[in-house]
Amino acid sequence: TSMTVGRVANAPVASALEGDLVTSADLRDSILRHLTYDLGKEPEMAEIHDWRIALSLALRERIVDHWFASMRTARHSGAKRVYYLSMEFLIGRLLEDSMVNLGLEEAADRALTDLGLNLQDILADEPDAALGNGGLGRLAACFMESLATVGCPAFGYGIRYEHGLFKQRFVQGRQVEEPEDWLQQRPAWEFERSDIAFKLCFGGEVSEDGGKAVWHPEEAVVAKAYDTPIISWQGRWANTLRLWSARPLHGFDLERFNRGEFAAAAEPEALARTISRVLYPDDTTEQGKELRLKQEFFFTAASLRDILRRFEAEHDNLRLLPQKAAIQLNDTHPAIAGPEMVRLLHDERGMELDEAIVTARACLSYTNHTLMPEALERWPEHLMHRLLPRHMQLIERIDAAHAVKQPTRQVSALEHGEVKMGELAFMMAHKVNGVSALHTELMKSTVFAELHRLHPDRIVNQTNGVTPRRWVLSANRRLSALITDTIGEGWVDDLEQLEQLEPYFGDAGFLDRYAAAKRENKADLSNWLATEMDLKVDPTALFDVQIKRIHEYKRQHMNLLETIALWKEIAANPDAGWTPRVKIFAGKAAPGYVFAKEIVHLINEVAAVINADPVTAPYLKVAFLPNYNVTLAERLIPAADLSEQISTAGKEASGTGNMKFALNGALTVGTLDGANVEIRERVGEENFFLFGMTADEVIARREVPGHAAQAIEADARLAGALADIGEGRFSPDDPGRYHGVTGNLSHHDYFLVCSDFTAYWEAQRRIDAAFADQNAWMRMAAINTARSGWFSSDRAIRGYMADIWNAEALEVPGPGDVLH
Ligand code: CR6
Repeated sequence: TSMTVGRVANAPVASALEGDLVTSADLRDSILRHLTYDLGKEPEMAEIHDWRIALSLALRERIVDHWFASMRTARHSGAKRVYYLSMEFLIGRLLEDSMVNLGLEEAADRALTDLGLNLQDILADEPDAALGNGGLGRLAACFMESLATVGCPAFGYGIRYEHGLFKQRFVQGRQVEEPEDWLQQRPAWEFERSDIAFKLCFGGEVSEDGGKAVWHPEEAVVAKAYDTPIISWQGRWANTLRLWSARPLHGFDLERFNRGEFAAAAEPEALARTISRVLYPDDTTEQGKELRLKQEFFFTAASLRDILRRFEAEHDNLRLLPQKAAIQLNDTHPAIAGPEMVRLLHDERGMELDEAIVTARACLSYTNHTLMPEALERWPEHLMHRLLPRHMQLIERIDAAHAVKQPTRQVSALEHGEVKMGELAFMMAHKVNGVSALHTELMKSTVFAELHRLHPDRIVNQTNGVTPRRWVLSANRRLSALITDTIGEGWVDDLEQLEQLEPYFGDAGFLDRYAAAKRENKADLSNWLATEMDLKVDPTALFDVQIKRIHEYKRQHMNLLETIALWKEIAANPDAGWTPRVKIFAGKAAPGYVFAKEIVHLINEVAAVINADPVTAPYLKVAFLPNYNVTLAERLIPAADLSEQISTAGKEASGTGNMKFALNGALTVGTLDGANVEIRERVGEENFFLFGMTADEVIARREVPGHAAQAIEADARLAGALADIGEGRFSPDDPGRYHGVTGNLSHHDYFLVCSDFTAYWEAQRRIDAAFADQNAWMRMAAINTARSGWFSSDRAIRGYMADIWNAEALEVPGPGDVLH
């Protein structure tokens, strides 16, 4: 199998081949060139990751010209740029995405076959870049792809964490966290920008000099840029994801080193680097840790400097800034952008304070992603004062200016010695958006009620979306082929065209092919479960999937209680014609979230007991797949029949997994929460399994004394499942292991698992019956696909452009000249 560069050089000349063969031959040459001259590897010595990196570099090379053309177009047009500031980008793998968007998949396949390699093996070798926790980070990644696809000139700004979200393993059913190391191998997509670096300061004090504030910081680090080009569908446009890495201002203390203090000599380096070392693994709780505040200021301040530098290279009147830069704050993590921008304009550029505030506000907008009090960021004033003394002064000014407008002074960003970052972000944004219709209304009536009364036009809705290139086209090849065969390829960047599928449902062939695609996806997953998890499942069973972070409000434990109750009922009456089911769970628990970790443990212990039961085996299996990430989601979603979206109503701001499932033809069992509401409106109530209390009912129910005990008393199945857990049926080695869980559910039950259980059980039995009629089920599934096109992130981005950013799309002149 020796394959030398020499032999390739003697390959048939390109001109003798078909166009696509030219491309594949070019690509093969370019893979070999990168392998040889960039990686310094001989083909016969190359390992799979060498080939993978060489292929990535070969593709990146084809992105670059297009990228430059896009940036040049943006510069010359004078158009407004969008800046998306996000603490998280949950990117996943990029190789397939880039290949598909460049239209080079067949060429790559052929090139690799020529080289004696297999494309699928190479794709599977790519690490999953997990610079985010969950929905918020994945949304940012989908938005980056859609910003490029709609041709909106944009930069994503974030942190280049050395370690992304931890890897999850199970040891005797318990979650164990291991560090993630995506940078271990040479990163294939980024360009290191040693020339793009900013000094950022912390601490010290502020003095006054002739009425001017002067900040004398005591600490400084350098933010250095790493750029990843993000290519659009069909390579029409490309934007930049710019991630900042922290470096010391003075790298290395040679004097100390020479004195023999080797470790001390490297200290400044280690200290500075800590800032971009690791992603905080919490999504919906805040720990209020100093390092986190440093991370937030670090990437926000670096990004703003970069934005101003670019603006000042192109324009000389700062008043034009809001016409040229729209800066979106993804949650409050970059909310320090408000005061920092005021500081840059006022302290550093001499703009009047009031004008600086107005100018900053005209540029900034803020997306809220949660109403849960434990997730809303608050920083102690003393910490803010110590780390960012000048910013603290400006926050007081901004807050005071706000107070003037409302003499009753009901709203303030300062409370109980803390800075409330949501209020600060709101005050410094010209638009504030929620992420689903319901969530936006709840923002108006709850957390931001007072601010909303003051600024009734500020809150707007932009329901989340997902990129169809990754979540349908790439992840579900069989479904995509069927769609394209039926209605052409236009749906890929105009997802509402999926509606055109519906007239074909009457045709004999269509629903059969739709069902076949689902069946084959399920067969693939069954094989994977057999090899990877040593679990045998019936590939025709109902695949019931709940994949997301483990959280009480998401109620994985309600799903598990229903699983236990179902198992008991099947065991008691095995011949009652049960619909076979595979319950699939995946998700990580935040390392410090004890209750969530107990749920993880319990799911694993219940799975072990149920899967070992020969009586129920034909009807019920439970799988908890470790290390949920973007790649695993891509594998699971196309094979799902049922999508579990069962949060306590009012708690899930939107959800985005719910959209991916609906597009891929899984039916939803769900509450009226987040974007579930809008999914149900679009797919039709007859194609959605609704259950449970509404957000209003939830609030009322909580007031009922003993609501949990009442609900348990009224439902023998729930009582039985809880009793089994409490008596140690799943933890015989430690029968009391789950007393915390059962005690919480029986007495407190803030998330109303018990009160919603009966309705959930009944919905599941309706689902059993519906699934038994496969023709009717597949029709409902296909309707979900056909009517979910609105949930494309292209639609979401166009909404932000029109309602928040006032930005327009551009086109590279003469597309096609640039690509290939
Ligand atoms: N945890 C919401 O909970 C929403 C995403 C993206 C979340 C979720 O419902 O879909 O944001 N919120 O908008 C936060 O991260 C704070 C999430 O992912």
